[in-house]
Amino acid sequence: SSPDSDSCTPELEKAGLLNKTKIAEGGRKLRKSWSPSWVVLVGNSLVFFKDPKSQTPSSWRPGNSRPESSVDLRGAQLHWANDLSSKKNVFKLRTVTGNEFLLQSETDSLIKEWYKTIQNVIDKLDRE
Ligand code: I3S
Repeated sequence: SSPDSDSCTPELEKAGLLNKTKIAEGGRKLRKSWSPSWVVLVGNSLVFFKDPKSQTPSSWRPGNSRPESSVDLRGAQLHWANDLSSKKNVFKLRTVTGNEFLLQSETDSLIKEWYKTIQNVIDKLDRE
């Protein structure tokens, strides 16, 4: 258990800058549009913020900034997806609702850490 587990504040697992594009919404394919996104993994959710320049790891909390969107990781699927882009280090996240995102970083170690951390949360939720 963590210091936060008894409070209303979910545990912040990870935060950082990744390139992001949504490629499907409810199973319907979307046109790719890559942009940098401040990504925060907190509790069971991956939260995306639009303006990375105005974000810091401590400013993700509601009230301090406005999330662009948020993804429920319960039942989600994660796959490396270098076949879906000319960019390197791309993985695909698919939600139970059929929303699909590609996330990418030029930094190998960074994207591997994100993949591992998100997969750990998905696995934990699968066991519940
Ligand atoms: O899978 P695609 O269609 O080759 O993806 C590229 C396009 O979405 C392109 O946009 P336009 O077709 O609107 O010009 C993007 O600029 C590229 O980044 C996409 O490819 P990559 O390989 O970067 O995911």
